[in-house]
Amino acid sequence: MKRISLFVFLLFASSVCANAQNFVRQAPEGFDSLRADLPHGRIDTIHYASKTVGVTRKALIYTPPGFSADKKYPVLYLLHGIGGDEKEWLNGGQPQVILDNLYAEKSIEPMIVVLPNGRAMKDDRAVGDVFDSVKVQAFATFERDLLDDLIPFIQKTFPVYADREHRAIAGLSMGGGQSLNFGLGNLDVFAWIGGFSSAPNTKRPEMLVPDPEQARKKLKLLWISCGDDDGLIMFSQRTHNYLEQKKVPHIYYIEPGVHDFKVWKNGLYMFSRLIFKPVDESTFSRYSVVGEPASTNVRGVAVQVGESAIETQ
Ligand code: FER
Repeated sequence: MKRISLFVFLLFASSVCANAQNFVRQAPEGFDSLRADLPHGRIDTIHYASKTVGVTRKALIYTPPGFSADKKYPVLYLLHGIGGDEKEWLNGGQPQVILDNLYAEKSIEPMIVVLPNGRAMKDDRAVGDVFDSVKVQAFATFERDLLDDLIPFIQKTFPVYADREHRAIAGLSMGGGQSLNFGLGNLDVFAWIGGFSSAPNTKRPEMLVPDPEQARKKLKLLWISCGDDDGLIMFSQRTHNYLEQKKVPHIYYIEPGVHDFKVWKNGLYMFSRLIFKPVDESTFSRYSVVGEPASTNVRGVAVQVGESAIETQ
């Protein structure tokens, strides 16, 4: 009897979750394990002419399982860190495995993911001193390459929606800083913005969000996450403090961890589940901040499923 009522409860809970934004505290175990029995998206290399850099540049593109040129897709631009290039996510985070698994459980909207090289200079390889000031400057130059060269190329080559509500930008570390800088600096281009463990290239909050009212109006989702033991956490923290003070809705998600792909993979899992679908701002305060249990958690009904807690409203 107990088992049956638990089953009925879980069935009820899952039907509530199916419509409401399904609140998940962290990626469940196995979220990043390759499953041979599932449909897989594909990864291709694309080449685009960059007026900004004056060369042809490379990027990777992930198209989802069941991709069809007759449909239209939103696009997530997913950016790498200071020591990486367009292959860093692929080598370190296997985002295609995470996304394939999410598609199999229908947890994300079909989207195209573009993995660019965010070091916009002629020799954009991650070699030598990656902290060299010329190379660091190239991460800022990428704003023009992205907006003037790459995005227009994607728009004319792939079946994608071209409005801001169908465009997201997220990245890890230097790519997190770029995502916050370029996303918040171009709210007419991006409505969904995520910074994972954002680096010191993140603009000061007053420059990042000079017009909180405009940000409040235009943002669909602003996601800021970091490991609690990451030496760069102050850049996420100061952005969060300012946004909180200026009442700009955002998710601030601090998880146990350091500056590594464990945190970034979880960030991708969490962020990709939320984008390109209705947003429930009332859940924002329930995301975890290590050491500070979210004040509204008590209202949720926690259901322990394996390692992950899924809550219903
Ligand atoms: C710095 C420390 C870290 C910095 C950048 C980083 C530009 C980036 C780290 C990464 O992308 O992983 O002082 O300055």
